[in-house]
Formats: sequence, C-alpha cells, structure tokens
Amino acid sequence: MSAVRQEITADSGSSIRIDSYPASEKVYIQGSRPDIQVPMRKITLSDTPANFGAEKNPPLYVYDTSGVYTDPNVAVNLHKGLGPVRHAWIEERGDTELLNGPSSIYGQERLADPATAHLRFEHICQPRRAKSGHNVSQMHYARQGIITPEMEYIAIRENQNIEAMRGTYKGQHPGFSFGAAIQPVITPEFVRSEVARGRAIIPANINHPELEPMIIGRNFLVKINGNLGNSAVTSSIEEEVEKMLWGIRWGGDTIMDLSTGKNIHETREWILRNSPVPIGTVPIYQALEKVDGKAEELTWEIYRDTLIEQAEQGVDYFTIHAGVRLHHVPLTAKRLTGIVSRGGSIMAKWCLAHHTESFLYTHFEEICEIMKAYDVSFSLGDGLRPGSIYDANDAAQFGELETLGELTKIAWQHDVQTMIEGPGHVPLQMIKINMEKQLEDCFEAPFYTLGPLTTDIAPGYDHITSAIGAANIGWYGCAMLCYVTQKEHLGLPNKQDVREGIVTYKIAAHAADLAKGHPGAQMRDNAMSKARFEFRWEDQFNIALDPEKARSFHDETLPKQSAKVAHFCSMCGPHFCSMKISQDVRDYAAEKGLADEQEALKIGMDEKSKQFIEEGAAIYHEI
Ligand code: IRN
Ligand code: FE2
Repeated sequence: MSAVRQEITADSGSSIRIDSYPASEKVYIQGSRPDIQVPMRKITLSDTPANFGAEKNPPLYVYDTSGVYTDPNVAVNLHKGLGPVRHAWIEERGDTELLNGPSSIYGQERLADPATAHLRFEHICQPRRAKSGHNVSQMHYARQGIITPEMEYIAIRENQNIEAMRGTYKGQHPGFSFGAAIQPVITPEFVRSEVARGRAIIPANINHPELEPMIIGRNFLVKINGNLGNSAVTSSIEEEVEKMLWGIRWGGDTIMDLSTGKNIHETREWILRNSPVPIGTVPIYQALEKVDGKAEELTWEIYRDTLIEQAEQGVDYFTIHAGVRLHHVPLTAKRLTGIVSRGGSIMAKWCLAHHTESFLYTHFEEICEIMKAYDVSFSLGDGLRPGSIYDANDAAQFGELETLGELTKIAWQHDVQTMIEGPGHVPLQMIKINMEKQLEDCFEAPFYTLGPLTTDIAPGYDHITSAIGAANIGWYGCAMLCYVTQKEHLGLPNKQDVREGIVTYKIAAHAADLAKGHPGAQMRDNAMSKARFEFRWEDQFNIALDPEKARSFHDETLPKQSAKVAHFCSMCGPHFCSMKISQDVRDYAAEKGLADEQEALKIGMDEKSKQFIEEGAAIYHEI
C-alpha cells in the first residue's frame, strides 16, 4: 500500500493526500477560539466479544503529526501549499511587518533569476520580520506572562487522550482503571511557564504560518525528528516533499532538511510551504555551498546572509555549531574517530585555517538578533560529539557542552528559544551522566540527541543500536530524539528505511513517555492489551504504530479472514494460548463460584495440563 497518493488533475495541478491509517478518522478539538483547532487521530475500536462481556470500547485518540493531508475534507495542492493556520495569530500580535522585495535577502535578485523561474513557488508568502525593537519569540511572550494561541494549542495537543476521553473512558475491565488518569495536567499556563524558564521550546518561525504548533521539553511528550535531503543531488523537489510527507505520516514530530546541492533554496521553500511540522536546517551546509565547499573561505557575512535567507523562508530551528571553540579542536586529536559531525568538522577546519575563534562564537549575539526577529529557535550543535563508543564522554565532548551552556545563557538574555544537541555513540552505562551533565551545564534547556548508539558493532541495525540509547536518554529526560536509520554508516536511507527509522523512534519515545508517566501515554498500551486479551485482531492492528506491518505478519501464518476473529494466534495455537487459558480460568472461577482466583488458577491449570497430556499430539497437527 502506498501511503502517499498523488492525484494529478489537469487544471488544478497536483493535489496530494496521505492515506490515513485503518479505522482512523481525523478529528479536531477546539480551543478557546474557533481558529484553534487541534488535530488528532481517532481510532474506532470494535466491541468486546460476547464471551468476554460484550462491552463497548470507546475510541482511542492519538497524537497526529500528519497535518490536513489525512483530512478527507481538505485537498492540498502542492503548488499552493497548506493553509496558514497561524496567520491571524501572528498578524494580530501587531509586532511584525512585511518585507517586500529588495528589503528581503531572498528579494528581487533571486526572483529575477530566470534559471529557477520554473521552480518558484506559485504563492510566495510575503516574508515578515519583527518591527524594529520588537522580539517575536514565544519565549519573549511567555516571559511577559502572555499565553499565545500556539501555547494553548499545544496544551490541548499534549493532553489529547485525556481531553477526548474525559467522561467516556471509565474502568473498562477489571484490573484497568482509566478513571484516575483522566485529569488534564498540561494547562496553557504550564506551557507558558516551561517556555518562559527555557525548559521547553516551541519552534515556530513567524514565516511558517502553516505550522501546527508543538513543543519540545522534558515535561511533555518525547518528540522525534527525521532527517531528509541528504541526497539532493539525485532527487527532485517533488521527491523531497514526498519524503517529508512520508516522515510525518509515520509520526515524525519535526523534520530536518539537510539538503545540499542544486536548488537548495527552492527545495526548502516547497518543503516549508507544505509542512505542518517544524522544519530544522543546518545553515552552515548552505553557506558552504556558497563558497564551493571550501570551509576556509567561509565568512561571517556569508553565513549571516544565509541565516536571514532561511529565516525569511520560515525555517523553525537552526543547528548552529557555535560550541566548537579553537581550544577544543586539539582535544579531538587522540580520538579513535576524530570529529564526525559535518558541521563540527567544517567549523574545526575553519578555526584551524584561520587560527582564530569561530565566527559563530564571536558573532553569537548578532545571531541572537536574527533569531528573535523571526522566532527561529537555536539547536546548538554538538560538533564534537563522539563518533564511537571509545570516544564517548571525553574532554572534547564535555568541553563543548559547557560552552553550549554558556551560549544558552546568552540566548536567553535575548529571549531566544534554545535546545542543545547531544551524542552520538555512547555505551549504556555512560548515558545517564550525559543527561545529568546537560541539565546542569545548560540550565535545563531541552536536550535533543542523535540516538545515542549503544554499540558500534551492528551496521545495518543502527536504528536498533541507537533506539536502545534513545529510549534510555528519553527516560532520563531527553526531550527530542533524532532518528538514526538502519542505513547509518552505510548509505542513504530510502523510503522503507525512513518508515522503519521513524517507527523505531516512536517506540523509543513512547517507552520513555511511559517510564516518565506522561499522563495518558499508557492508554494506548492498555487499549492494545485489552484487544489482545479479547482476541480483537482488527483492533490490535489498528492500535499498532505500524498497522500494515502487524497485519501482514499475522497474514503470513493465518491469512484467512476467520483468523481475524479467532481466539488464538499462530504462536501457541488454539489450545495453548495463555490469554485464552486465563480467560477460561476466570470463567471457570465464576462458574464454580470460586472467589479466589489463585485457587481457580491452580484447578484450571491442572485441568489444562490433563487436557494437554491427552490431546497434545493431535493439537500439533492442527496448525
Ligand atoms: C541531533 C543531535 N545531534 C546531532 N543531531 C543532528 O545531526 C542534527 O540536528 C542534524 O540533523 C544532524 C547532522 O548534524 P552534524 O553532523 O552537522 O552535526
Ligand atoms: Fe556514527
């Protein structure tokens, strides 16, 4: 099944939809004003079969990153982009002005270039920036006590299971109590206070009005990022947009566009205009293109103009490797794997070539001025992250982390939202100290890590080596997990790798949410377990992170439709299913009037054992 379906119509250009998940429907919860419409995916569940009590199972509401692409009532034309849901919010704050033509870096020069005319976006959003003397960051509003519509939207979004189920999801089954958890704890005021103290960020450039607001912080759901665009040389703009859609379809909370090569500006424009999730970039990559890949020829001016160009387009967060200082570079000399960060190695090369402090460090306050004029968030890059288990937690890595803390303080003086990037390759026992040190050195600014990979020996499986680390660091408090695909260290990910990578990271993030006790997180697990216990196969597929895969695996051994209602699976067969046995035991207990389940269990097990001895051989032939 292809998830991204493209319908080309003769007159309206290409309209695009993403196939929704099975038994799912797009619904919206309205906030305090009609234009706050928070999306979620409603999964309809079937009734519990008669022999298990014939109860109605209320629908499940899950976080939805797929935008209006999964809303059957909206047709998105890729050439026109998404509706600007934030437009009114930005405009009514009254602190921005339109940038027309020449005043914009993108401006006239670029628009006049006939070489890219055919790639130009039909509807060029008028770029804005803060009016002189104004700061338009969410942190700035938060610190003045203002709850923006973005903050309210996020509060509803983070609570959605709870909000939607309030009043409907009572204890559904003996042993389960949903009732206690139904208490929205994430209030708009809580969102505001977390942003104000820098413990969470809302990446939301004023030039990305198409964005559905989300939050990154350790007191919220753990988020995941998917990277795309590594192969810009070979792929077209449409392909990049399709990859972005594919990433959000599977649950990517943010997407980083790491495109290099030709048409980089246009590619980014198409991605931004069609993306409901925040888009991050590493601007040094584009700046490097501008000097034909010669790191030593980079200048502050070229870099600054690149930042402004991208800020005007609407990029929501920038990876900036400003923590790579001249004196850190020698610390990497004895490493097993040197510097593995692309941005980090560019800056290290520049520092060595000029034998001076990096321009990212020396011009940091000017960068802050740009960030706050558009509300671009910092993702302070880990240019010196370890590239091997051997190099984990070394002096270079931790030296850089301390510098990132120092820069965080400066960013916060400007009310610029900031998160910190982290490793890399780290063995399990060294992960906790990474999180603790980051919280201390960077004053609880959100941490955003690449995995970390917990071993180096499994190329081909690095989505797994890294998801183990990601789940752990997420549990300790990491706010966003940057996915690693199974192609890491080997090649470029294709669509299937992206899907596997995203789902793998959804697992890590959700495992962390459960461990941290995020309100409502366990509802999906409980719903799945209940469906499993009651042999509601269709529901088990539908609740799954990857319903298609779950169904296809089930089909491999039991393809018949009848097996979708069967009270057993192919693992143990009809007579040895533990779930079936425990239900039998319960029935048995009720029937015999045995109050003590333990006693019933023993009697029931004895009977089952007798049955096994008598029928065992025959049963094996049944499957
Ligand atoms: C995330 C945490 N640490 C690094 N990352 C991501 O790695 C970063 O956000 C970017 O998407 C990617 C490449 O970064 P380098 O190699 O330029 O540091
Ligand atoms: Fe690596």
